[in-house]
Amino acid sequence: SSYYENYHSMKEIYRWMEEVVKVHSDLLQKIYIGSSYEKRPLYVLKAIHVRERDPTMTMLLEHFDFYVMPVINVDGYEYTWSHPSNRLWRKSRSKHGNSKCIGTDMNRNFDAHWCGQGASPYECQETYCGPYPESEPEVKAVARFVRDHKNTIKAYITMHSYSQLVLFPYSYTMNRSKDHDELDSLAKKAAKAIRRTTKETYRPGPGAQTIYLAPGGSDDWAYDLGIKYSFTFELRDTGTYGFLLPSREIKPTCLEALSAVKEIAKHVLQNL
Ligand code: 0X9
Ligand code: ZN
Repeated sequence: SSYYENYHSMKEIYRWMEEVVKVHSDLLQKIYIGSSYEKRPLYVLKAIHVRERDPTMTMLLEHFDFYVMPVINVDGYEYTWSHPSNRLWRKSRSKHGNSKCIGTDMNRNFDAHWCGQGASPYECQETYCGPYPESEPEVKAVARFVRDHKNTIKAYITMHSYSQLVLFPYSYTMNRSKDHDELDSLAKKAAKAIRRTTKETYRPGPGAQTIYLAPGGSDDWAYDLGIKYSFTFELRDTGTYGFLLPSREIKPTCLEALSAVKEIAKHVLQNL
């Protein structure tokens, strides 16, 4: 089975990034945006306009560049491979103060109602917000990259698992955002695109109302920065395997997620 039907170590992912940009140097660039707590490089891939087989993608790439960061939590991800008993490690691998506990929840570390209700100030909790916003070098690198490109970025999508949801701001408050109606209808369109693609059901809704209050997330942060079309996809499944999704489901999950990305991009294009 192919590369895209299996899980890979960080080492394999780094090698893959090198290979794809080498083989597709006409359409892909690898951008270094910083380094992790444990000094691993952080990369964003930039897909540039080129004629390809998918006419929708060709059309969208004529109008937009796509920036993709395959892994933000490079240290945490590596740790799940090198310490298989910690297969579900969530946080970064940073040490703060003199706590015996390691790691910050990167999706509680962005500067969006940082460490309010739904995050923890305690180092040993899974939702530890860190000592201050952007304390994590990985979060700082992403925030800096997005800030530096904020005038050209039209949409921001962050991929998580699991629960099959298309979430939009806010997650830090139960209140509606000022773009609630448009984002709600777009999230519904994205969920419908997924259903057409694989027959899977994804539920659309604002984060806090749909799952729970959770401040310091990158989607809310990007939205408040001025990037209106900001979403969190919670990918497969709905709980049968949860975070341990079988590798046979990787490819269909990517296909359905891509169909939702395209639906969002089409909407952005119609509303430029
Ligand atoms: O809690 C999270 O960070 C996300 N769920 S997960 O199980 N993948 O950890 C949901 C994120 C929703 N958005 C924000 N909280 N901003
Ligand atoms: Zn997540």
